[in-house]
Amino acid sequence: MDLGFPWWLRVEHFLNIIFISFLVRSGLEILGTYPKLYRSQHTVPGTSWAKFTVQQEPKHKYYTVGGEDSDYSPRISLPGHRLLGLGRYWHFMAVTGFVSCWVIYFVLLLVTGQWRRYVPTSWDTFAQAGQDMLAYLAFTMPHPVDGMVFNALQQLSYGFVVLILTPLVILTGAFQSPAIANHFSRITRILGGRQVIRSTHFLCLVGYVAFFAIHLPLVFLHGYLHETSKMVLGHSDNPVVGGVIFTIGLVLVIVLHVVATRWTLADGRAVEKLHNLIVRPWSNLLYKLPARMNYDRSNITGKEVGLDNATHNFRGSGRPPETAEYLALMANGYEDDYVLEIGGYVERPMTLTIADLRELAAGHSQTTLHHCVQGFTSIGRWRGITVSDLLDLVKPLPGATDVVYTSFQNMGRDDVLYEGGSYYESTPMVEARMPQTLIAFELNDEGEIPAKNGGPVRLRLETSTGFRSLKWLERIEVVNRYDIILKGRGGYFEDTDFFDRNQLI
Ligand SMILES: Nc1nc2c(c(=O)[nH]1)N[C@H]1C(S)=C(S)[C@@H](COP(=O)(O)O)O[C@H]1N2
Ligand SMILES: [Mo]
Repeated sequence: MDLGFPWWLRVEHFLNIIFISFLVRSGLEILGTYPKLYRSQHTVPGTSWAKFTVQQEPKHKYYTVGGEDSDYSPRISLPGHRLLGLGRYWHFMAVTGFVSCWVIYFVLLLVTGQWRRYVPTSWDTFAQAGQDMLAYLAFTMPHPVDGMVFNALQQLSYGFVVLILTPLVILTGAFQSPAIANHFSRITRILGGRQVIRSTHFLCLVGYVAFFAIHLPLVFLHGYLHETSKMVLGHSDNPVVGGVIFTIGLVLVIVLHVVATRWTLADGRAVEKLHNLIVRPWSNLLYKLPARMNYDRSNITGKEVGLDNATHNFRGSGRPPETAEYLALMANGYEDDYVLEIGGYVERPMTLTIADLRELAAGHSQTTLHHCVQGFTSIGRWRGITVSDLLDLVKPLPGATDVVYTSFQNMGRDDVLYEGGSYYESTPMVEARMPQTLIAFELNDEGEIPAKNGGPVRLRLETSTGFRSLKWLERIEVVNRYDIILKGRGGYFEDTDFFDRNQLI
């Protein structure tokens, strides 16, 4: 058969240049927000195996991971300047294109028989690839495999990228999503847990970069016009025409990056809208995947490092409220003073003390992994009552759509890093009703939740990234629309930054 360069292969090659370059730049933005890689899910400061920052890890008891990010230049990352939310939007938009493209490509390879171009048919190919490598090192041209356009080394390296590296990067990317990781809990464990998966995803990037570092010089070695002409026209009968068209295409890709970066820095909300249009249709399907991950007690963060008080190592992020009211609550042993109000669009509004919550929870707990959107993780055992059970008690009225949670914390007042008002969050009913959406009042069987982790009472939302697990909970309100609250985006970081309330990835 003709293993030349059919048109669909050429189109996909060009689209890949666009998608992969966007994935790499936005991926670096995401990495920069927590530029460390770990083997262990406890991400204990000082235990990372790789670091991409010169910043020191904070030693203060109350530090926010918000201060641990690195300001990468917009020339490198997309969009640069610690804009994690926008970097994520670009990553997910590019993922939508990249994965669709790869799936279509994979099907076409199978049905046309073109997969043969990537799959060696004999072990000799490996020995031959070694010979080819030596030939290149001597600046001579290896011969193509019989009946093929590639030599053995090309066949193996392209085959590796298309059939091994790409599925691996997609898989490890998918398992960055808390909804996916916590639903397909067995696969998460087999893959080595969240931080091993995150590190592997990064190593895939290294794999791509290594591939390009060899692929690009070889294009020049084989003859730039000659080779790029094949990428455009499928042959090199007319190398100047093909080569010039390809070069114009490359310049357009660079222009696209410059425009996308400037546009993002100038109008993040417009990028958010585009993201919602492209990504939400598929990401909202993840609401069908309730979290069901439960770790063993022995996995709790802190236990393995042998600390008596395990919670010492469950990272605290964000500063506890500093109002007299909150401080008094904590100082007095809040068991008696704290009351959680649950009201709004319900038949039976209620107030509950910690004792009431404890009784209703009837010993229920979940041992789960906290996925901070930036990347740190900790495992904790949370005792509490599910929001679903609370909703059954207060009985939402027909037409209730969302549950809104408000915190004692006022960000502008309590946290130097931030501006603005009350921390709040909201969940659509489907998320509120999930089995691991919990109102927690105890961490790691220690009787309470420490102030740094959101005591006396906090929300745990295991299908989503950490910022949505609101700490220092004051009130729960059922509503029939959330878009009229404050800036209307459903939460503090949604209103003040570029984070998504429908954030299941
Ligand atoms: N009220 C309030 N809740 C909050 C935050 C905050 O700053 N204020 N930070 C969020 C973020 S970004 C994370 S990662 C988790 C951190 O929970 P932890 O401190 O128990 O690790 O809480 C979330 N809930
Ligand atoms: Mo976070």
